[in-house]
Amino acid sequence: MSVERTLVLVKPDGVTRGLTGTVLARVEAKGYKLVELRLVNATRELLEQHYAEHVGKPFYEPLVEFMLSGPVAAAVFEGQRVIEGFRSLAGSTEPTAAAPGTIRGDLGRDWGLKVQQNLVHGSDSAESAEREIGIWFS
Ligand code: IDP
Ligand code: MG
Repeated sequence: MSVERTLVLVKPDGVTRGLTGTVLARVEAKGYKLVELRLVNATRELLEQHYAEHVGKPFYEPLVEFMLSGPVAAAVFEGQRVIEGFRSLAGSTEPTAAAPGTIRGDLGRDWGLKVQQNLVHGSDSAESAEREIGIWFS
C-alpha cells in the first residue's frame, strides 16, 4: 500500500473555538505525518472550487458563508491509508450522531443552524485529495 496524502481543514468553528491544536494533535497522535500547514482566509472563489460537488444543495450557501466566517487551518497529512483513516477519526458528518471518540463526536454538536458546523473537512478519495490539495496549496 503506497503512502497517501489527504487534505484536512480545521473549519472556522474549530479555529474560533481554539481547537486547532487539539484537532491537529489528534491526527498526529494517530501517527500521520503533518507535511503542510497554513492559516487561510478563504475566498468565495476558492470555496466554489472546493465544494463544487455541493453547488445547488440547500446547505450550499450557508456552508460557504460559514467557511467565510473566519480563518481555516489547512493541513496536508501523509501516511498509509490516511484518507480513510482521517475520515474514520473525524466521524460522521452530523456531530450529534458522530461516535464518541471521534473529533466530531467529542468536540462538536448541533447549533440549530442551516449548516452543520462539524470542525473538520477530510478528503474522501485519492482523486479528491489531489484536487483539493491543489486548491489550498497552489
Ligand atoms: P463531509 O464533510 O462529512 O464529507 P459532505 O457531505 O461532503 O460531508 O458535506 C460538506 C459539509 O456540508 C459537511 O461537512 C457539513 O458541514 C455540511 N453539510 C453536509 N450535509 C449537510 C446537511 O444535510 N445539512 C447541513 N449541513 C450539511
Ligand atoms: Mg465531503
